[in-house]
Amino acid sequence: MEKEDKIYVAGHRGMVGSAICRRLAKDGFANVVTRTHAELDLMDPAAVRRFYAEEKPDVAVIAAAKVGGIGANSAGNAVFLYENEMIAMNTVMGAFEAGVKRLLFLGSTCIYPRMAPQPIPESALLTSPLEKTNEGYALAKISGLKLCEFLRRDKGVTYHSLMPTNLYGPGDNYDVVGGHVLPTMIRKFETARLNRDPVVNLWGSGTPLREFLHVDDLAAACVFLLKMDNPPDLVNVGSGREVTIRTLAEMVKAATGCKAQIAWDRSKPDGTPRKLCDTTLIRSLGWKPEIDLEEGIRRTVECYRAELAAGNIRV
Ligand code: GFB
Repeated sequence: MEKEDKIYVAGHRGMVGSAICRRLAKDGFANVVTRTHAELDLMDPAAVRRFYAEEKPDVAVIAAAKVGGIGANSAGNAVFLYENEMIAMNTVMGAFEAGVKRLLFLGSTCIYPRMAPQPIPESALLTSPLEKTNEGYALAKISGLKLCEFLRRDKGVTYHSLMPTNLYGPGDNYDVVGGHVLPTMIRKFETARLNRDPVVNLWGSGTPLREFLHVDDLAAACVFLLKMDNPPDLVNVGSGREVTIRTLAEMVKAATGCKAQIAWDRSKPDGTPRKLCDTTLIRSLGWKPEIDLEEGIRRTVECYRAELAAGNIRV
């Protein structure tokens, strides 16, 4: 990718897309094109084709997706499969048909089997059954990464994919029903602190292990890979550090200063027992994360407070 390239970032208003735009600007890539959802419906193949034909970007970064935490995914596997499949097919195939020479597709480490070896290497893909709570989302992301792989192999375009671990950071979605665990915890503990509630209710047993990466570290990894002439087809991006959900809860509670007790609602799902990705490949290429979890949570609590005060938290 060159400084003068025209770069299309799909999903620029989301937590991930906006972090990628910030990083591109910081690194001097000034020619970035975006479209809001109202301007371009990525589920509409004809509209996506028209957009690519008009704009003719040199590079596309596909960070648009319907995303959510375990609650939203497990209640909506059909819609997570359908919408993400449509977005992936239209944005990747549309780019190819319009002659876009370079594309980075963002997936998720939930593409790997539920009982994958830990830490999960890229080679674990499609070796055993998926985690049921997010099977729809995972299948759509697997289709997208495979489409990139096939186009690269058969047609010679540099289309490649990256699988981020659980992400968090500014601009996250704070919906306590459908959101991911880390932003949900921030909102629950902050709300309890402000209301002086004695108890905060969290889901499951607290024993599952998860890995978290600040979205600014992910954005740096995206730009790093886009600058490579011969990037891997598929690469994991994670922090390499895992914590139990219980430990995460204590960390978020401490960062907010909340004094409430924690109650675990075991009627809610735990999801996959462990999800730590093997980051040997991306580290061997020269990328590593820079924001540790304590610092990242502290910064995100600050962002949440600022977003709340400004009346613009996403839910
Ligand atoms: O981020 P999360 O919702 O999704 O985290 P996954 C779920 C874990 O946190 C489970 C526990 O073990 C939950 O039981 N947890 C505890 C909570 N309290 C809460 C709470 O208040 N809210 C939520 N949401 N969880 C998602 C996938 O899996 O990971 C997506 O569903 C995506 O497809 C994403 O890949 C990165 O880590 O289980």
